[in-house]
Amino acid sequence: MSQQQLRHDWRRAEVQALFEMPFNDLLYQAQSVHRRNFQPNQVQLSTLLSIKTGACPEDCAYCPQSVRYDTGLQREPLMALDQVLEAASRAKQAGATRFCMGAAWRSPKGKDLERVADMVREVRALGLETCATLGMLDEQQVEVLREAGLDYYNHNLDTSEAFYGEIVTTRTYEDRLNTLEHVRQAGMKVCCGGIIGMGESRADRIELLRTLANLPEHPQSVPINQLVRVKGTPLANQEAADPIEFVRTIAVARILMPRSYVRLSAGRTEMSDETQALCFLAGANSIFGGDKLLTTDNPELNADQQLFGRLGLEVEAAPGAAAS
Ligand code: SAM
Ligand code: DTB
Ligand code: SF4
Repeated sequence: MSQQQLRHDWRRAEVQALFEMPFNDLLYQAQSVHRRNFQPNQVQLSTLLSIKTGACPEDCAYCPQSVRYDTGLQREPLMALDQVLEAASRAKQAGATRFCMGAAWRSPKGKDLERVADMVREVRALGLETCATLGMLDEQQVEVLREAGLDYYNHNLDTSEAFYGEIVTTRTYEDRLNTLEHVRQAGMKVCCGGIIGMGESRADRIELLRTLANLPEHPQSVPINQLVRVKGTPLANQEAADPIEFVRTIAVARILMPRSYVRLSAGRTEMSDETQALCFLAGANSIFGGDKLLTTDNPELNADQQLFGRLGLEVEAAPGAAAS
């Protein structure tokens, strides 16, 4: 595997030029980069669990968990440790190597963080990589999670800085970048990506990927979500994302961040097998497995197994050595 130089100085015009390439050329380039850095037919499997659901004070326009939108979601307080461990064991049995715990918080408060730290310790003891997504964190909060052995922290940029204000008003883009900085400084791995299909322009998608790639380190995981249009949210009636543009976004992410895991994340229930196959060809090498994301549906294990069978894909047994 070659040690290709990682770049953090991408210019807007260069990223735009990638997006505008003929589709076949773009996929060929993305797949070539992918093969230099990863096993081409292996996909890493992560599983999500919502450990605290709904009643979130933030106003993210895509999110079914915001208290401001009536989405009919049943709120649930922070889960008990034994329930989390049960879900983690099931995920492991289904082939997941990473377990991601998500909480609908602006940021963790009081004793809650210690409880999550306990979950991290015990999930790790089951032999799973751990990830958490709990909202904004300051340096002290990051330290509590690092001490517990948290492997990854997920905090998405979601979109470009310019479009961000149309989607979220209760926290700034800079707040997000600060949390990412704290996580990185503590030496934890970063999982950071965005959402496609929120009404953003291609220019916004270009800026999102450019911002991710120009961070001091590439996020080790880059989730690319397709908007799940949940009834009751402001984006419920958004036009469906264009699958070809979605695949292009994956391909450009792969080219800009050659050694990162690019995750084909939310939105797979609405994608054809063919679109998902193109995403893998474009360099996606991770998915969320299990029949739920946080609160919305994800393809059943059976459907994913069948798709993997048809494509000759294998679930990665342990994190690949090529990941940076
Ligand atoms: N509350 C924490 C936060 O926002 O940082 C963590 C949980 S939040 C649900 C994690 C991420 O899920 C969001 O940043 C967003 O990218 C993604 N997400 C939420 N709702 C989504 C939807 N309807 N479609 C696609 N992605 C979504
Ligand atoms: C990410 O980028 N996508 C995941 C995970 N990180 C936390 C969440 C997707 C949530 C989709 C909407 C839901 O199920 O509530
Ligand atoms: Fe809250 Fe996170 Fe949903 Fe925003 S994305 S409303 S912060 S749970």
